[in-house]
Amino acid sequence: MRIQQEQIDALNRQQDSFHRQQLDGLRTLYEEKRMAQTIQKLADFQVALPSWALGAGGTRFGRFSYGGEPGNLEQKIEDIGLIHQLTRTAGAVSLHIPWDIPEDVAAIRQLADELGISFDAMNSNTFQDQAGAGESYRNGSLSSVHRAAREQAIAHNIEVIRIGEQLGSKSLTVWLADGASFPGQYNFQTVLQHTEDSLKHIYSELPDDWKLLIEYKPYEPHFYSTVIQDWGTSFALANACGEKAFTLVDLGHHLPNTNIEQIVATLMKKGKLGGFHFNDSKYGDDDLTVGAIKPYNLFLIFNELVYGMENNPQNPDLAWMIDASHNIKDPLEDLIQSLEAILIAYAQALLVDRNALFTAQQESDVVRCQEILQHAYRTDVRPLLREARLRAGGAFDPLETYRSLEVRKQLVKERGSSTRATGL
Ligand code: AOS
Ligand code: ZN
Ligand code: ZN
Ligand code: ZN
Repeated sequence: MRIQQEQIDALNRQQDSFHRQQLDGLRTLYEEKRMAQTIQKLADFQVALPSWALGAGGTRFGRFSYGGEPGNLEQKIEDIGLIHQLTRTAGAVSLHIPWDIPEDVAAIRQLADELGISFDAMNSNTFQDQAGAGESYRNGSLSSVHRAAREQAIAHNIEVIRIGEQLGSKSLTVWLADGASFPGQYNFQTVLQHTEDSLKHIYSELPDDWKLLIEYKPYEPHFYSTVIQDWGTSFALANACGEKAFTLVDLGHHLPNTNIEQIVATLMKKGKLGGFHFNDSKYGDDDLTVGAIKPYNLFLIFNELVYGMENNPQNPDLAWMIDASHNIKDPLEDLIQSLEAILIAYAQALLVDRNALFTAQQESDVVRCQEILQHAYRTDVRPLLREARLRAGGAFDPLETYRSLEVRKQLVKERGSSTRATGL
């Protein structure tokens, strides 16, 4: 299914005068120059969508199909193309191997090209055993005490790099499920050493212009210990590998009340923040819609990201990705909501008056500091998002446009109601 540009434009025209009024309202609060800069930054911002989040994910208790879900890689890319056409923010896909092994690389590249989609970080998978695999990952992969399992996991990661090279990707994300379910199950120092050695081996096969992104997570699937449990472990491993290795922050991978914005600041100061997995959570790695639970926290994180992007040339450009899972929402609607939440937080952070904040901090005026942040946070920045989208040919309101054009109904008609994408 393809949306015609004229369909989007027609719906946009209905909102024209409302949009002008809203934008003028913001002009009473912020200088023209700052508005213009913010709109430009929003227009440039692109977030990769995960190939595994386009169908219903479910939980270990059950899964409820949404109908019209993509059944193969082409259809996954088409879905991202639809979201990108409406939002103009989703110009990249993050693939997962082996769920997304392309049969015809040239055809996949051409399709992605037509839809304006590039290939962001590649994700390897050593958390599931694949049919016919010689070794099981039951007792770990890159960290395993069994040499053959480690070697198989290293070879898989190298294979993922090779596939990514053909597609034009420039990074590999490693999320390691390795861990222990019970005390004493493994020796902490031994598994850490194995992990470091394995990552170094993978790193040595990384093309010069690639990055290795190392994700951390405190628990799950193991509930006693995880080998790469926190940013400190990831940071140490990235340092051991070298200058092309970085830490990746997934918002759901922290214990309750962790100060994530401070982690972001520390990593950027050290030039070691490589990428982001956006999502939201109430309890743990809930993978909920971005901004659904803690939007102020997301703003505080973006506040540090913006500061870092302006002040830390030692940190590279970040790989922005959504990592989510959908149980009851239409996945495409959920992703549109997530993109909107990300851009809102980004726009608010861009509007923070940094000079005033610096002065207030120098004067130790705690009240003023809070007021400055919250003034930006409490601004309805949606007119700026809409302006950025309209200029790029996107929809004034992507979600409402998606619904009025009955995209899901079309997808069900084309693909049927019981398709299933490979993935979580
Ligand atoms: C797992 O919890 C991590 O968030 C991974 O980034 C991701 O969900 C997984 O790699 C999907 O395959
Ligand atoms: Zn993740
Ligand atoms: Zn996760
Ligand atoms: Zn998650």
